Amino acid sequence: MTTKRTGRIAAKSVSGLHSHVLVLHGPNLNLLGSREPKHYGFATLDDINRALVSHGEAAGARVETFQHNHEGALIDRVHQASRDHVDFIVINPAGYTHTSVALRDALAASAIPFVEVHLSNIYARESFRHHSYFSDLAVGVVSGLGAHGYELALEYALRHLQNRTSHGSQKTEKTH
Ligand code: CA2
Repeated sequence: MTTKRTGRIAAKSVSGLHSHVLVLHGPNLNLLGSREPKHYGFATLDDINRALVSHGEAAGARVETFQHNHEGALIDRVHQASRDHVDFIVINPAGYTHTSVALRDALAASAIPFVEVHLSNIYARESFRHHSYFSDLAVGVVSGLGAHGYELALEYALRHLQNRTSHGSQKTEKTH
């Protein structure tokens, strides 16, 4: 059995399978593009999701997206992500950022690394938005860069997973 280095390294997880990234959107983000462009821009959630999925495809990764307006549904989706061995989560908890111990607990229990994203700069807004129940658990936080923030978070996730791979045994592909 020999091994060979591949030219372009597809984003693979430590399991050797393609990296699996879940993008979670919290309540009201289904309204994006229709109202409050001053805070949230003009892109719709579909625009954002389509761009993330195609970014993932180009990198050889699987990107799934999920939006829900109910806390329990988001929690259930995190539990599902654990069972599915999702490698990384990008999450905009939206209003739950400032209220949800339960969603925080679900992410903590999953032990899946995540980046927290906010379209708006939460620190330039009302003081109740300055506290997040997620930031201390997050690998990092992107806030105030609009839809581009999701792209940056995904880019980080893919590199992070690729680095784990390239420092482990998965960088090489086995040939027989
Ligand atoms: O800036 C962000 O991404 C937020 O997570 C958005 C949340 C807000 O509660 C956070 O403080 C910051 C609100 C999402 C509401 O989205 C809407 C989109 C269009 C129209 C109305 C609401």
